[in-house]
Amino acid sequence: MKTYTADFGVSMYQILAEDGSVRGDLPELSDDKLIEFYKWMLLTRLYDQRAFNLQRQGRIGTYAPFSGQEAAQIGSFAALKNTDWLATSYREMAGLIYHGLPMEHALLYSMGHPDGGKMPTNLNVLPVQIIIAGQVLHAVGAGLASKLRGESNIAVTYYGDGASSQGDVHEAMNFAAVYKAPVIFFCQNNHWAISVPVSKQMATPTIAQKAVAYGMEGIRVDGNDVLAVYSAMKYAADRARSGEGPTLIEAVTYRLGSHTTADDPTRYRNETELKEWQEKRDPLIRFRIFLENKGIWNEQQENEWREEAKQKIDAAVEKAESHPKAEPSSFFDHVYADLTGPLAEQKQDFVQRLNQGEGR
Ligand SMILES: Cc1ncc(C[n+]2csc(CCOP(=O)(O)OP(=O)(O)O)c2C)c(N)n1
Repeated sequence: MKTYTADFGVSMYQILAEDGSVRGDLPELSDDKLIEFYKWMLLTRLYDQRAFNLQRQGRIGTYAPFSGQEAAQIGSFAALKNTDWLATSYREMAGLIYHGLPMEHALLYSMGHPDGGKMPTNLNVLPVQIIIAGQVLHAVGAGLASKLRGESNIAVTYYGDGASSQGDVHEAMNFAAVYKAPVIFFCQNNHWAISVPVSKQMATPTIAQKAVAYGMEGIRVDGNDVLAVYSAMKYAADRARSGEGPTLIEAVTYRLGSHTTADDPTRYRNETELKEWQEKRDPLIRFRIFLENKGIWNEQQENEWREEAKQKIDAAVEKAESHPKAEPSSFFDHVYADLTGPLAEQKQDFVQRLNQGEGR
């Protein structure tokens, strides 16, 4: 009897080694563009730290930090067009801000303000998804719709290693491959689905190899190497745009912080593992060393860029905090186009109780 197992190796695509030295073909990017990548990674790292602190001060709600995943996000979004369709989870704020989501808008979302949940109409970005893997199906729909309309926009979905064991992802990959939908499945393997390690998530050594079973191309890329991520995404985007169908990209990265501000990773995560990623594989440090070796980074510049970033973040916080407050009852308003009878009754009851001072 002939049986099959996927015993082929899946190698990791890398351009910059952990010490910042060049190991692969550099993409054609100007020095200005390289500096821009770094400045965006720095800005979003500082944004992430500020957002975490704002949550601790009670100024925003539950927040999902993305520190450690900046290269995976900035590198991949940089290879897309502003008009491409994006369907993301809650952890892609760095990428979305790079793509054009105003920072104050991202903060309003974290404040639970209904205006933060509405995506700007000049962007083809679907609302941030909390339901694990739901957005993956939506992206296939958006990509297929683009194709049927004869448009050149592709659709990209972002999800995590945990999401990769949800049925939705497999249905979406199968459907996209059959219909050659212009879709990129970008899985940020950050090693943890809350407290569940990737080794308990699946029996295969990689996520990328799953592409084979669906009849699509798969790439395993070092998600902390911004240049490799950019090149991988550009390759997949070119394929999708030229009608060659979907690609699965597994970006191997690491969540340095907690799952959300409601989580304590010290309860389940080994300190040595964290240190290893923090000290040896931080995507900002690696790219900074590359820029320094190229003679386009120095400490004085770094300080100026940090100051510039801080000012941008301060201005966004001020804007978000001075945005008109939402009516507490507004959370009833966007469930259906027209409020159903029972919901209208609940809203009326809620407003009445609020007016009587209950819950204040
Ligand atoms: C359908 C569904 N099941 C469970 C949850 C609860 N939940 C929230 S985040 C999460 C883990 C997600 O991990 P992963 O997909 O790896 O993404 P990450 O948060 O690491 O970026 C789970 C199980 C949910 N939001 N939706």
